[in-house]
Amino acid sequence: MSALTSGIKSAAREIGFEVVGMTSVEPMPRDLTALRAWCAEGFAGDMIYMTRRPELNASPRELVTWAGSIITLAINYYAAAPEFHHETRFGRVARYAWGRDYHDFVRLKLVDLGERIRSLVNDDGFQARGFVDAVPLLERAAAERAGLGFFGKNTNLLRPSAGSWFFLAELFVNLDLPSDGERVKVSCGTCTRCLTACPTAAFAGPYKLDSRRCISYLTIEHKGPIPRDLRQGVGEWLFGCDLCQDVCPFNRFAADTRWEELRPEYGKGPRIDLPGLLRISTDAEFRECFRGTALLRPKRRGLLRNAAVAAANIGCEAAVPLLATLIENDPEPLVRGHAMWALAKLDRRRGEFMADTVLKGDPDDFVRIEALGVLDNL
Ligand code: B12
Ligand code: SF4
Ligand code: SF4
Repeated sequence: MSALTSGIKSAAREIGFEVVGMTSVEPMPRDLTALRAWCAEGFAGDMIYMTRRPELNASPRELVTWAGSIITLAINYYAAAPEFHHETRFGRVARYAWGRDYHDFVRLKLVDLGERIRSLVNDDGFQARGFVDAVPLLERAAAERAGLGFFGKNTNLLRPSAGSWFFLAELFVNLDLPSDGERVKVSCGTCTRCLTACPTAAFAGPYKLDSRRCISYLTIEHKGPIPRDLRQGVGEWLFGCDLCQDVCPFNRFAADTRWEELRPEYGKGPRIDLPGLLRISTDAEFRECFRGTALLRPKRRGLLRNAAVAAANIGCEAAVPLLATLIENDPEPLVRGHAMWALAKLDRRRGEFMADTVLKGDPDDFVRIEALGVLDNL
């Protein structure tokens, strides 16, 4: 390893990036074929940022034209779940979102890494650009090529010694760094646990995820109604889903994160009180409550949609009067419609009574369709 490469790797580790790999900006043809097939099947749902220009996602050089290499980085976000006494009023949050929103602080750490490399190369012409998520790049494919891990059948990138509880980030640099050529040789073998654990049957097969059925997509990325036939499968999940990682044997090796910000005390943690959430009546109050966390992403209307579904699924009786109030008063049809469905699941008679009122008075088609669904017992 050259002095520069080892200097970069130790700087990255000092900053907190657990694993560091390097790869070229050459295209990734194998992954482009997989991405095209995935888009053609409709598996991207309405994430148009995935289908707009697949060839760009697989061509790092087109993304950053001046770059010579990519430094790919892994950030371990694993934290053990705090003790929890079960009560039927909490929705679950996926582990990656327990603490602060990683997008914000990881970006700053990438700037820090760029500055440290600048002093290592001591060249005014040095350029660096960092990315974390939300970028037209197949991040897992680049990280796999840099030897960071292997693709699991649940489509996550896994490290044989530490599992899959990590984010990926990249720093593009205008240096020609030697690639960490060796791909990890380990694979899932005959295991299929994740494929059978998925409650919404989102896997079309090994390495193939139909986002339209994935709870993570339905509760975070998807802006519209959660299809009625999938609502029950969403179970207690309020934001994201971890089931296909919880069952993965490689995740037995997970160790606690070194990133303070990712610990549950720095955000909302793993469980959120659903009645409390259903009481949030304005966007401003919502932003205040979830400031600095990833839970802002679906906005108030998306998170209340999810809360209504989760409340019905776990039998949260305390939600009943709140759902009734939402049906009557909430400005968002998405919220009124899901509240209608949830209320009827929790209290059939009250649900039918409100469905009648909705059919007579609600101006929105979607809400009236939900009310009809209640009366038709769908
Ligand atoms: C769109 C997206 C989603 C979508 C679609 C997920 C998906 N599987 O594609 C949804 C909203 C469902 C989602 C959910 C989650 N996501 Co997401 N998501 C992304 C995003 C933006 C793009 C992913 C993508 O390119 N999909 C396109 C498909 C075609 O890619 P793929 O599934 O990876 O397919 C590859 C392999 O399957 C492989 N392949 C295909 N066939 C075969 C056959 C064999 C034999 C082999 C070995 C490989 C192989 O080639 C394909 C192309 O490289 C990335 C960030 C980024 N820019 O990369 C984050 C990212 C993948 N997500 C991430 C996370 C954390 C999650 C969740 C865990 C969050 C949660 N807890 O709710 C879940 C996990 C769900 C799951 N099982 O994947 C992390 C994953 C980190 C990791 N360790 O892998 C990423 C990398 C974000 C980040 N920067 O850290 N996500
Ligand atoms: S994240 Fe949940 S819903 Fe999505 S594929 Fe994994 S187990 Fe299924
Ligand atoms: S659960 Fe089994 S099949 Fe799924 S990713 Fe983990 S090792 Fe692979």
